[in-house]
Amino acid sequence: MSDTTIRSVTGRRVWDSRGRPTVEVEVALAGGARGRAIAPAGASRGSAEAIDLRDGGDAFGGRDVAAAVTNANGEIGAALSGTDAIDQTEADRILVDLDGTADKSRLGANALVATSMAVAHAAAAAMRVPLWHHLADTDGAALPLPEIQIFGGGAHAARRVDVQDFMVMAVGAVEFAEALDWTAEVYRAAGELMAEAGLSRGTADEGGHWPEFESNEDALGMLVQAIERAGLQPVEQVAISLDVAASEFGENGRYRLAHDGRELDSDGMSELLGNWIGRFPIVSVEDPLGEDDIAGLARFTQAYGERVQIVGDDALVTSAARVTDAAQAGACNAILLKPNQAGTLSECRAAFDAARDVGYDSVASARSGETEDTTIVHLAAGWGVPQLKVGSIAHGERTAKWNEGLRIAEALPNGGRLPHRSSFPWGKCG
Ligand code: 2PG
Ligand code: MG
Repeated sequence: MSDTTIRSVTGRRVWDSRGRPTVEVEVALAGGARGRAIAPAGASRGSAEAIDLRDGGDAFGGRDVAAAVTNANGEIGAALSGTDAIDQTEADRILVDLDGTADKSRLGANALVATSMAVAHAAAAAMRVPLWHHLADTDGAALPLPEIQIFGGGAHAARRVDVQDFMVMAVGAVEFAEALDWTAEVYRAAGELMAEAGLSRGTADEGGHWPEFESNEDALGMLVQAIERAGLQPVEQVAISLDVAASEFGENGRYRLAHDGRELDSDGMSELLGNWIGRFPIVSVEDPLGEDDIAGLARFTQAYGERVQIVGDDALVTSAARVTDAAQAGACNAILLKPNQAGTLSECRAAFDAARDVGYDSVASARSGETEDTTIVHLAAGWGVPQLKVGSIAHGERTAKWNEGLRIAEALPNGGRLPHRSSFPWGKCG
């Protein structure tokens, strides 16, 4: 038995940013090192995501996680005990085999992903290196370009507007810290504009301003104004990125934009977004069409993929197989990477590798239900995932991650230097 052999796995119930129960797992190694991680939770989920085990019943709206915690303490601990924590691939293989279902529903993706991440933390602790360093397999470690929410929407703001995330990307920033500086100024300017218009209503689930708008387009207009008021140049310095999360309001190729009071077919929805791309400084669009509308996604990618990044979240669910299929269909040109959609770090890594193989860009992403856990930032920095989305630049569960990025920047060989603009889809087309 070496110092890095897993000795015990402890599950416990903790709380997420929506006041809901979630699973924390702590892994202890023979040499005394420990690591822990907490499962996040989505609100707008792809239907093919790995499934969190929730207890049902009356308590906490059926969202309690007692069974998942029991699984971590029992079966999962027993199966992992004696495994070398340095061998993440083997630990994750044991987890996947033990669960035995395609969707992780037996033991719960919440129990599995927290365990998988805790194993990595424990290994890093044993080697006395930061997690990003442990996860870095080459010298490609670097901080990602932040994608930061300014207005919430969709399922994260009681569907006050249809579009889920109105975000900015500081595409002209050279360093991670500079991107945060610029975004904080845009966030502040947006808050001022909302206050002046008498529209301040607090914040949505991920810390973005509450979207008290007459239409989706009004939000876009206000976002451009906020960039300008912050003294920044739209496109050149700060651009807009949207998560339409169209699966939330679209099915079978019909899209019901409740807020704008219209129903569109797949081509109509594409046209509407194309119109926005033409009129607003948008560089990235996530889930422009529903997860069941792969043909529509392919047509959208054909029409706009040269100009903007088209990110598959609900459609690709952090799955290597799905990204390969999507590439064959010509749908999307980037993938969102959410470890809990896959269930283990190794499966998330496989999706990242598959994306690179087919020439897709990648965005590491937190969930709308989050905690102080910062694994996602270490993963992005260690693996060299070029973009990172963790919500707004407000609320502790979000700032925990941006602030961790600032600390990582100090230790990285390249400081906090961001990937060069020319490496992104919007930079490639000038
Ligand atoms: C998304 C995420 C984060 P959720 O759709 O990309 O914004 O939301 O965690 O609710 O799926
Ligand atoms: Mg999304």
